[in-house]
Amino acid sequence: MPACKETLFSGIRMHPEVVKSLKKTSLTTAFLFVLAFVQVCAAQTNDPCPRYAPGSIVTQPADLFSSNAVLKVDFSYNTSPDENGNPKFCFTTLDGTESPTLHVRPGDHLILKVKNNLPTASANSMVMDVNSPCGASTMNDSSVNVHYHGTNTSPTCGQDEVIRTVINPGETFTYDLAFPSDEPPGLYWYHPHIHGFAEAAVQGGASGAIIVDGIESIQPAVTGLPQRLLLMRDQLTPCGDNCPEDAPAWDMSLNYVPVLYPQFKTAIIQMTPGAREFWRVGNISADTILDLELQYDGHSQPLEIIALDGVPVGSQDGTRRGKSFARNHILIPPAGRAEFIVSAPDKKVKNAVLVTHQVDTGPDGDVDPDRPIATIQTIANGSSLKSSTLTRKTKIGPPWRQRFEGLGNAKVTARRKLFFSEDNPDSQFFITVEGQTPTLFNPNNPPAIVTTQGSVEEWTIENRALENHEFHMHQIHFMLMARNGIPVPAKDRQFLDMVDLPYWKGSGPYPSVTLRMDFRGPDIGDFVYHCHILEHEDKGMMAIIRVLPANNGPNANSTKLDPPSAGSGPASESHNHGNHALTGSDSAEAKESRSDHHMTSSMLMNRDSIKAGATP
Ligand SMILES: [Cu+2]
Repeated sequence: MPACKETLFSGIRMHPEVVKSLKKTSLTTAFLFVLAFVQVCAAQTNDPCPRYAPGSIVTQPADLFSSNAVLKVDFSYNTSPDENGNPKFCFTTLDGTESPTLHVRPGDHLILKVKNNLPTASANSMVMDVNSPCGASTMNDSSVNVHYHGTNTSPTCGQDEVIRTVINPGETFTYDLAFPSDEPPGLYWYHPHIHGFAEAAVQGGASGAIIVDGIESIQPAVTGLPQRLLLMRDQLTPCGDNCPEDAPAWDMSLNYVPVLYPQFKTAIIQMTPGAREFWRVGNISADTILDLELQYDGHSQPLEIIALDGVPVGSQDGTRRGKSFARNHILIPPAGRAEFIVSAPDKKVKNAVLVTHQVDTGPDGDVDPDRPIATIQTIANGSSLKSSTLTRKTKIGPPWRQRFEGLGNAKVTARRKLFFSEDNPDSQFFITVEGQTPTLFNPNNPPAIVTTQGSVEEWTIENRALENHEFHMHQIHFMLMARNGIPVPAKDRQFLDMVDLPYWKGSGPYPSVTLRMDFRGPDIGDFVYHCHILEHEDKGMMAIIRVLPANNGPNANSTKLDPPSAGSGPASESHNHGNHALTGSDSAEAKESRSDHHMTSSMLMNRDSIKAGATP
């Protein structure tokens, strides 16, 4: 959400987008915008993490674009209480802009300097020591770091490393995240990933979108369409521990417009009647599973699916062109993304609403009821979006090589079974390799799985708990091969970084998914897989995988793969000491990066100033 800034309209604090609106759109639209912003800004002028009032018009986060293959951004990490005393958290740029969308192209670098401006840890905070730290050596409830969710970037210190990267209050850390040149174009996101404190930070709102631009090249169907970013977060309910049983475990917000139990006063999406738009939806909640449907006077509307979890659908068959498909509703696990084309209602439609349906998360799961999220309001020229809103002016060129190509036909070099389980009276959550002993996550644990670059593995993951769990793999996407042992037809296999596992009913076979893991890429080192219900991750449901470098080139070593260990507990401790160059120790680049005191301030790029560049 935007910061409130002094502008040429003295006396009223307004967001730059409002000023743009006043210049470029009808006065009616502009007036509605002004109302919405004045509402927020008047109430929360000095709040570093402002939020809209329920019922507000949905606006777009500010967009920051890379230039000459680099995007430099300075983030301050802040906190403030909401009106119920619950903590909000946020990343803001130096000018106070909250949670901007970070646009890069494949091959670009994101240089993100993060200053932790939280007060020191609370007196009763759990403190955890980190061996081989990347940054501070202890983590607590005021620590922060950044995970670049879904990006196929390196897990080394200074990039997308979350196990040992800790930034404590008063400290600054600079990331230099190198996006691979074959990164699929689509929607990714950023959020803190400190073990034990991830849920609070994400529910507090410290998150935003990363867009790898260029999706038009792979999915030409979206070319020229207005793009609308819709970020759905969850948050603590005002009724807290005194909520009735039918209350959702968490409330939702849409682009920081809260939708609160029990009224569920909806956010307002303004569209031009009949117009087609490209919606880029992120379920960036900590714990909440969404099942979205667009209903016009009670009739379900088709969602033309373009991309899931940042990967254009149907794009990996060698043609490098995506093939969209229609759905009437879409289940998005927490942290998952779905991008689809919708058509706005025509003028005859009286009630157009975006809803999320009830998800039965099991006897031990959270209440996740049917509820509306947004009402679609049509007014002539009502859309606040321009076709260029989220699209840099770039010439669309031929599709480029896509990460994970050919995975469906690759030789599988190892198969493993993992399972989710819980020790409920003790509120302990586990993800375990079959044959090992369930172990709560600790950043100093040895890797539970050791594999080698170049391998292709199939993991079957079972849910042995009485509630849903949401499997997330860092660094790589996986291909969904089967559910409950039933193969997914080849043409329907998607690349995902999130998959929902329904709960076990207490008898019969465990629900399962079979996932093909692609370790043929450049990413080596230690990284994690976990349940992305962050409450569960914070309480232990995470483990480490180590990818050893290939000895003779990236694809030469599949026969040297360590077999999964059976009956032996986590991989031996010696794994943890053998290869510091690979894991926790600072790389020269990271040290150099963090010692660079000459970072420019964040750049809020003027879209019109961006020159047409080469297609990635
Ligand atoms: Cu879980």
